[in-house]
Amino acid sequence: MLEGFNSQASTFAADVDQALYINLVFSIILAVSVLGPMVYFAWKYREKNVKNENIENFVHHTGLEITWTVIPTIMMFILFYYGYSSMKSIRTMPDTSTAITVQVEGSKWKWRYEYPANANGFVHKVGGAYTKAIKDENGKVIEKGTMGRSALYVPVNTNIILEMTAPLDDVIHSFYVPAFRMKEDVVPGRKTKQWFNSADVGEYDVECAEYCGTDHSYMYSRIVVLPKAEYEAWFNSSEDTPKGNYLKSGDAVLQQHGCKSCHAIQTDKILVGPTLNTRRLTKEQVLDVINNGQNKLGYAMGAMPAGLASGADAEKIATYVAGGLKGDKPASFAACSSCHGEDGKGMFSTAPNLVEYDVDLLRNVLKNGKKGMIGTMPAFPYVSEEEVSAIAEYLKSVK
Ligand code: HEC
Ligand code: HEC
Ligand SMILES: [Cu+2]
Repeated sequence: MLEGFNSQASTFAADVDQALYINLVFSIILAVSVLGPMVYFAWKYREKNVKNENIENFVHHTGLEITWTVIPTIMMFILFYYGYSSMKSIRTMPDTSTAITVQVEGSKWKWRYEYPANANGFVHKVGGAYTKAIKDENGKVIEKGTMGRSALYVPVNTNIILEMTAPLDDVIHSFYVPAFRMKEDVVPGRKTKQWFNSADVGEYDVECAEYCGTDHSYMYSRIVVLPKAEYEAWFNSSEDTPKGNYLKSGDAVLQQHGCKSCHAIQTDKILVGPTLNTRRLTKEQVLDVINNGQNKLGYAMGAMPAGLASGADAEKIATYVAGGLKGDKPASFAACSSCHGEDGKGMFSTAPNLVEYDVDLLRNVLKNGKKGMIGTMPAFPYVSEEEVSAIAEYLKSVK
C-alpha cells in the first residue's frame, strides 16, 4: 500500500497537487468538448436521418474556428504555466551553503544514506534493507516491521539535497516519496539530484518506483523529519541513529544489509543466491570450479587452476566436498588438500574454506562480490569487519 498521498509534507507538494488537479479538470473539459459533439453529431446525422440531396460542403466558419483555436490554446498555456512553475521549484536545487547534502545509494534491494562529516569528523552512514509492518484492514499491526531505524533523518524546515547514485553493477532504481510528491531515477554510474524541505515533523515512506525486477517494490525506507535540536544532537554524536544504535547480532546485520532477500539462511533453498548455512557448496558448484578453475575471491594462494581432477575422480571429490567432507575421503582428494587442507578448511585462510562460511570467506566474497554458476553476488565493500564476524558467528550458531 502506498502511503503518503493524504499529506502534503514538502514545500512544493501543494503546487504539484494543484498542477495535477488543473490538469485533470482541463483534460476532462477538453475531452468532453471534443467527444461530446462527436457522439452527438454521429447520432444526429445517422444514415436514416440524412437525405443525399441535403448533403452540403462547408468550407469555413471563421467564428467557430477562432473559438476552437483560441480557447484550447489559452487552456494549454495555463496548464503549461502550472506544470512548468511546479517543475521549476522541484528541479531548481537550493543553495548548497544553506542546505544539507546527503549521498543516497540505491542498490538491490536497499537504500543507504551518507551524511557529510560532523564537527568531530564522524560520518553518519545509515540505511539498509528494512521491511514494513504488516497491518490488517483495521490498521492493527500483525507483523512488526523493522523500518524506522534505518531511515533518512533530517531536520524540519531545512533544505535537503539528495545526491543519488547506484553501483555500476547494479540496476536503475527510483527514489519516490509520495508524501513529498518527489520521484527521480537513480542510475548506476550517474548522479541524479532531488531536494525537499519539510515543515512537518513526522515519518514518511520512501519506496522504489522502478517496478521492473523482483524486489524493487519491497525496497522501502523512511524519511524521518525531526525537530532541529533533536537532529543536531544526533548529527553531532556518533550514535547510529537518533533512535539508538543498530542491533549488532549477525541476524540483524544480515537483515540490515539485505542479504536475506537473496539468501535463505536456514532452509535449503536457492533464492537468488545459495543458502548460507545448511550446506556450503553443491556438487555442481564444486565440479564447476574443478573444471573451470576460479580466480575472483582474492585469496593469498591466488587463482585455482582448472583441471586438477577429472572424470570419476572429480565426481568423487565433488560428492565428498558437497557432503561437507564427511565419510570416506577419496584418495584423489590429495589433489585438493595441498591447498585447501586435509580438513578442507583452507589452511590458515590462504585458500577458501570448503566446509563452512568462515570470516575469511565472508570477507572475501563481500569485498570482491562473486559471479558464479548460481548468479551474481554484488560486492558489499562497506560491511565492517565487526559485522562480518557477527555474521560468521551467527551462521555457525544456527547450524
Ligand atoms: C593450488 C592450490 C589449490 C588447489 C590444489 C586446489 N584449490 Fe580450490 N581453490 C584455491 C584457491 C586459491 C581458491 C580461490 C580462488 C579465488 O580467488 O576465486 C579455490 C577455490 C575453490 C573452490 C571455490 C570456493 C568458493 O567458495 O567459491 C572450490 C569449490 C575448490 N577450490 C575446490 C577444490 C577442489 C575440489 C580441489 C581438488 C580437485 C581444489 N580446489 C584444489 C586453491 C586451490
Ligand atoms: C542481489 C542478491 C544478493 C545479495 C543482496 C547478497 N547475495 Fe550473497 N550471493 C548471491 C549470489 C547470486 C551468490 C552466488 C554466486 C555464485 O554463483 O557463486 C552469492 C554468494 C554468496 C556467498 C558465497 C557462497 C558460495 O557458496 O558461493 C556468500 C558467503 C554470500 N553470498 C554472503 C552474502 C552476504 C553476507 C550478504 C549480505 C551482506 C549477501 N550475500 C547478499 C546473491 C546475493
Ligand atoms: Cu529499486
